[in-house]
Amino acid sequence: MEQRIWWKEAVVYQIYPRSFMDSNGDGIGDLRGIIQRLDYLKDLGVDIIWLSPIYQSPNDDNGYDISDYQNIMSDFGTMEDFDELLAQAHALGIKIIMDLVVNHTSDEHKWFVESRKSIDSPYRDYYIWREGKDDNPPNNWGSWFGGPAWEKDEATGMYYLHIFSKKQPDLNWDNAKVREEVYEMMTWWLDKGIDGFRMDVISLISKVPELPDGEVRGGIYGDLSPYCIHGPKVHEYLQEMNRKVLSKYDIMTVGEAVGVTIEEAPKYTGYDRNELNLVFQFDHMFLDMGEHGKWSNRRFQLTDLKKILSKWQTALEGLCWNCLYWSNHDQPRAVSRFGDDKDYRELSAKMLATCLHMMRGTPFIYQGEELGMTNAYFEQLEQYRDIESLNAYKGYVEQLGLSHELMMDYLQHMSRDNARTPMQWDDSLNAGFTTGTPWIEVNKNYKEINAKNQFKDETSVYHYYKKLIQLRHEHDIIVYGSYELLLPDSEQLYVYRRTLGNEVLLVICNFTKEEMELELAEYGMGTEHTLLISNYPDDQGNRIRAYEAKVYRMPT
Ligand code: TEU
Ligand code: CA
Repeated sequence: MEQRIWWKEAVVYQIYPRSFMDSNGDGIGDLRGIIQRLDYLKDLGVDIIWLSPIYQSPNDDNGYDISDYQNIMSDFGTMEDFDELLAQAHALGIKIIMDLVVNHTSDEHKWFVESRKSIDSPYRDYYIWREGKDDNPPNNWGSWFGGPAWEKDEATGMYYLHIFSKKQPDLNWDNAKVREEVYEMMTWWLDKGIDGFRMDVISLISKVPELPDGEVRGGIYGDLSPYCIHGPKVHEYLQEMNRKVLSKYDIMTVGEAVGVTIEEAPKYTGYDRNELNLVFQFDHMFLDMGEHGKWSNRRFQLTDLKKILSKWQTALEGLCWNCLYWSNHDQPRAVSRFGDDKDYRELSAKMLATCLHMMRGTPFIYQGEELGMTNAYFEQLEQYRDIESLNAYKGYVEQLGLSHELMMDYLQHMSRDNARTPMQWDDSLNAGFTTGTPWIEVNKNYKEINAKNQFKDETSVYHYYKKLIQLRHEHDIIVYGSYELLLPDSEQLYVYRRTLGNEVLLVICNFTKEEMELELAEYGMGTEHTLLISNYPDDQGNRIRAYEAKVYRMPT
């Protein structure tokens, strides 16, 4: 068995503070709201909270544009509120990891305010500045949030790089002073007692210095990815960060590693690498992309999903550890995307949870996923708040001539706002999230789907998640067992086996509403077995029903 480590055995719960709980009626979730709901998380049984950014920010990208890393966003409360949250969570045995967004800052951060003033500013080299070419930007790169990745700044007539919005200038990690500032800030938070970091787009911090033009495929901009993802010095910088900061604490670090491959992941997280503990991979998030990239209404294919997840399950064994997730604040709701949020919402939400939580790795639950919350299905553009979605609408409809209807359909499928509607606590006004006007509309289905209802109902999605978390805490095989995919070619069933010592788990998940027969004996099912968990009240053996999920435990 692999070495035991607490973050391998943990279940993480992601909170998007803006949409979790509003304590003062201004329509925006806040830290005191989270404090009020800690008991809920304790009951659910999660070990770690990942807090999306709570730092001071002008909110161009909801806190992923930070103007002061050592202050709390006033919408969210004060540093005293934070200290109380941390203390109360710790008192309940729950750890907190913080979002660390250091590929870029806000353009309102004092470093950038100084940097843009003149080429002689001591902060000039904190960011990536270049001269334009004639009247054009330094190269052809397109921003991931639409438009060019360069913005011309009036004061000096030069351009700065921004992979995301123009209010998110990229930091220059090749400047040792930038790295020292970041390490000092991280140390300050860790000394406060936080339990680690989720590192935003950490795979982007090192850029190929020549900044060459990118390939243009459809559209007008070049692709910056090959020159920014896993850049030449990313591992050198992470090892330095580890040596100077991370290694001094018993913490958990997870990097958002956009573009990470099976080959690259062990470089970030290999047990002998002294960089990070975990990375989020994105392969299964790209399965439903279409001719307009992420803006799509396609559905994934089960055989592709199985191939990808299984590759990640087996390739890392013995080398490093996996993150398991269906959703986060950047993705549509899991049950809408991978399940059936209409006729089989509860069954398919539980099936998806089973499929993921029985795998090897550290599971992440995104707020509301444990209730089977669904996409928002907004019908008006005005209902959207997300900068990525709004910029995409402008780019595709206003500039490239895509129809309004098609883009609205894409947004219903893929917009990040699907995950950002307020947490559905109960059936009172605004789902109990706020007494004021919520910053983004509450999903219309909150009277039916909410925590209060599910709390009372032992058969709810909530209680199912609670049981899955409990099982993980009780059975080493769920954490450490090896993984083997069965039936790779089935477009209906996801079946796999976990093995540890003389114990086996057989996990069976039906991703469709079609019933079918499965000869369980062929997969090692003997008479001696117990049913660990299932989303139906009874077990019908070889008969697998719509969206059925079940897990058998037996000897080898
Ligand atoms: O996201 C990184 C990222 O690559 C995004 O472009 C993501 O893939 C996209 O939103 C999916 O459509 C991180 C954060 O998670 C995201 O919320 C931020 O907007 C982004 O970085 C910039 O900080
Ligand atoms: Ca508030």
